[in-house]
Amino acid sequence: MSDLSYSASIRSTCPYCGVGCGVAVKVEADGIKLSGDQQHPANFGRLCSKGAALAETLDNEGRLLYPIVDGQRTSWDEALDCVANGFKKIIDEHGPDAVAFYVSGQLLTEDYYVANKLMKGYIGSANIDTNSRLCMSTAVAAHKRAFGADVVPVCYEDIEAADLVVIVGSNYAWAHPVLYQRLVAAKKARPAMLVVVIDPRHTPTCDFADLHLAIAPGADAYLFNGLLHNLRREDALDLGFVEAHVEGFAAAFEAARAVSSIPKVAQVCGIAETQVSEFFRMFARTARTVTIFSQGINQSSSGVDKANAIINVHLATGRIGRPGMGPFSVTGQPNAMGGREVGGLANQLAAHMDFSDPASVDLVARFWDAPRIAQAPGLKAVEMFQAIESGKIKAVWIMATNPVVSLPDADRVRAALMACELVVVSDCVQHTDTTACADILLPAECWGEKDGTVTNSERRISRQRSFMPTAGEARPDWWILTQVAQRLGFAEAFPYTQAAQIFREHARLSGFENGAGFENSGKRAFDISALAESDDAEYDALQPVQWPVNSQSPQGTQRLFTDGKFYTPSGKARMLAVVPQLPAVAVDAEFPLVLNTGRIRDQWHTMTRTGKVPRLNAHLFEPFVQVQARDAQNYQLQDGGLARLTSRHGSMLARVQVSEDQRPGSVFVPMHWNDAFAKLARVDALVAPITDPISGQPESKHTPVRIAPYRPAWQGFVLSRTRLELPDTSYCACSRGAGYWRHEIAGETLPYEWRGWVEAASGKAGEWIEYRDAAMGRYRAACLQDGRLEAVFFLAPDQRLPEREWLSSLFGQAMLQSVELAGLLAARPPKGAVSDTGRTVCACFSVGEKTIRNTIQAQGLASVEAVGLVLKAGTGCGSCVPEIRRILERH
Ligand SMILES: Nc1nc2c(c(=O)[nH]1)N[C@H]1C(S)=C(S)[C@@H](COP(=O)(O)OP(=O)(O)OC[C@H]3O[C@@H](n4cnc5c(=O)[nH]c(N)nc54)[C@H](O)[C@@H]3O)O[C@H]1N2
Ligand SMILES: Nc1nc2c(c(=O)[nH]1)N[C@H]1C(S)=C(S)[C@@H](COP(=O)(O)OP(=O)(O)OC[C@H]3O[C@@H](n4cnc5c(=O)[nH]c(N)nc54)[C@H](O)[C@@H]3O)O[C@H]1N2
Ligand code: SF4
Ligand SMILES: [Mo]
Repeated sequence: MSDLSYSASIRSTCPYCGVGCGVAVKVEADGIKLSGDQQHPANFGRLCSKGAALAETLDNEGRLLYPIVDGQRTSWDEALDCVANGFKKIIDEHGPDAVAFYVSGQLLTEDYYVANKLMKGYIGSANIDTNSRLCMSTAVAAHKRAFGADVVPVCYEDIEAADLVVIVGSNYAWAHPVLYQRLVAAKKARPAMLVVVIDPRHTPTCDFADLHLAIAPGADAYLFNGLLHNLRREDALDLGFVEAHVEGFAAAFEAARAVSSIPKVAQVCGIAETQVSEFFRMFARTARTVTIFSQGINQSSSGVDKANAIINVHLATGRIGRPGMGPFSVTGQPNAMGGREVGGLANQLAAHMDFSDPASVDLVARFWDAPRIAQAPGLKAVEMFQAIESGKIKAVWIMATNPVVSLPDADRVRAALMACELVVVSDCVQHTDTTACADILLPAECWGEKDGTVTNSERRISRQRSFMPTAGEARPDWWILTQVAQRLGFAEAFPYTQAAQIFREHARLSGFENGAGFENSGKRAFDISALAESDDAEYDALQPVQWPVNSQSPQGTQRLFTDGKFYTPSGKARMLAVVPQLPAVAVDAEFPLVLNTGRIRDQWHTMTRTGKVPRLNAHLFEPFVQVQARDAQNYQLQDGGLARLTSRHGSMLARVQVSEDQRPGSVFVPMHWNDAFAKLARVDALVAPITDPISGQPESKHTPVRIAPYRPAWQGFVLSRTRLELPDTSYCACSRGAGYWRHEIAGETLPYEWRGWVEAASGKAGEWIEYRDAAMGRYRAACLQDGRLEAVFFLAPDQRLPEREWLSSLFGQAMLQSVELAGLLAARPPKGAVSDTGRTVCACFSVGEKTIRNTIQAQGLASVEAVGLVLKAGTGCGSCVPEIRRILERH
């Protein structure tokens, strides 16, 4: 798109999670107006806090705007030549396996298709892997074992139609918020519906659960094996279905026997017997059951077995292929599913074919007219970076992912990249932990600029549409890849000038020699051949549609396996004999705690986009570690103090949150923080690079660690209008507020001259007011220019520091009042200051914790609905409702 002439709504798809919500965008004179798309079948108009704040991420601040080679701005021509020549030289000298692509579920299907075709078909190596390895590869492997194909059988409506929804290893309320809201609405409409959450932590997802099993980390396969056995006792097996449509029942059942009594299951799972029997009873007695699973299952050294243990109970009860029933692996990224369709994992080939069958390799080679198609799987993500470290891989091209933050053993990943001969990174953002390691930086178009398709968790393909002009010299990822392919001599096979061409080729391949065989598809499940002939206008107008979409199902397919036929040679689904395993490395005296990692409500991964939005930073603004109260006591940790976490691989600092939500022996740290926003806060520096032997997915949820208080000589914070380059402190976390930046800092040696430090850091030589208590080691200062606050600075020998919320509200004022000035130095707000709201709870309407608490008390509010009526809090996306309920319970 070249200009801002649109005024009608453009419909696109949210670029964050795998729910794949539709958004309606209007470009108006005073900016971009964005809302949920009422017609999109994923969300029917709803958006979560992140989706609703998308327009606030679209400025060009921080964008990578032009190609950079060895630190110097260059032209596209020169940069593309450098990439092609660099790759070519290494391939010529060392063969195709000496190069690699590391790509992402945040690429569009069209980008992904071109990357995969170039590497596997033309460079001739399968060394292309993706961050989906860290995310969905376990579910892919489990689906293939059970169904013969990587198929998610269910659709979103099945969740609403279910009588029992089991949520395993998924913080659904925060990670798939709109789908969670659909579940909440369904349960409100039909209160008899049951919800069970299985998670070592008490999460916001437990808010309206009927049962929460705070399972011991990694014990899930014991629970589901126990359930399988118990289903027979309860006479809940569907032996007719098993006989007709399933193989492997006897072996699976036998394997489940070892630990199958309720007391034994309860013991290994670390939960009460009554809870286990209650769950088993619910499951046995409720035919319409959907089991949702996510990273608490996938990110495990035995994740594939766990996923199959879950699928086993659905097969044994025939609860699949029917409304309101089925195992449901929800996808993480916006195009995690699309990446699987094109075959972007190193062990896939293309279009749901892999290397195990020579006929598939031959088929794809003929379709692509590929001169030297790869013959065997390539290296999976963790192995790939180990091969970069060892020098086996000498050139890597990283696209749309930030591995220095997100891969396990992340310090080694960084060192490997720094030592690698050629590192190319395509990103939208200039300064990330990974772009810092690049020799060549290529600016990619970001959401709103780029154009193509994504597929969500329920196999629904939707369009992302461009609605704004491209920043600087950014280009679509598929274009960048195409240009490099042409320079490598493959112009004929890579003639693409627009995304639609690529989509048509991808759709054609899905139907190529795909025969007949199934009710909804050919012999391969992934079949979108009905879209292969779409002309440009049809592609532009493509409506959200679920695959398979072909001549048999031209309108798409809501649910699979409705005829009980599966994509295995026998046509039967497979139950797997699962021998449960606990995490690969157990805790011991040196590393006595299990480090669990995951997501928070308002940040997306490494924060390159959500980190820009003040209201998304207001909920949780610092790297933190959640610790159970007894552990906090044992390890002398104070709520709000700092702690150092150490594993065999690395260490980090984080703010302590003492919480009853944790199991004793477990701590939780969010995955988001990184060097671009903090110091020593990359949790993946600690995570062990241990992977599932089948899927290669890392065990990101169970690393043994130790924890100790970190008591710095001083602590403090600076709030300032601009982001500061801070002096060398041992701890620092920056976050953006409305009109200011917040810097939480701590260190060992006090800066010699406090004020000089602040002046140098802020670059502000305005009018300073200071308060200094040398004996107590306390220092406060504020810098004003023409009465307007520029910066405030507080230092203390301990964590007794004033609340930041009131202070930060002063940045919204053109001129400070004298009571506020006095309050500044007294370090407390003047009595009755309305802006002392406390930490933000509701991101949609920016309502703070103190405001909610005070209003509950003053007005005697007794329900979430009442709070919503008075304050609006909780009435936007609904994601903060669990927290509001907690505040109500406490007061
Ligand atoms: N806000 C937000 N939403 C996101 C993302 C984001 O970055 N931010 N990212 C998206 C992506 S890519 C993904 S993959 C999804 C991930 O979505 P989720 O998988 O829901 O998110 P996580 O927080 O990684 O982990 C889920 C839960 O697994 C639990 N868990 C840990 N160990 C175990 C165990 O042994 N057994 C069980 N049963 N549970 C365990 C954790 O306590 C955690 O609550 O989220 C997507 N949505
Ligand atoms: N400890 C721990 N580690 C984890 C996880 C965990 O739960 N715990 N979860 C894992 C999972 S499930 C995932 S999915 C990963 C996610 O981890 P990453 O993929 O590393 O995280 P992102 O921040 O999403 O990185 C995306 C990058 O692509 C850029 N980008 C965005 N759009 C585009 C585009 O269109 N083109 C290009 N070229 N670049 C773009 C962004 O600016 C950003 O730098 O983390 C994994 N790591
Ligand atoms: S639920 Fe997911 S897809 Fe929907 S608005 Fe939120 S982040 Fe975007
Ligand atoms: Mo993910």
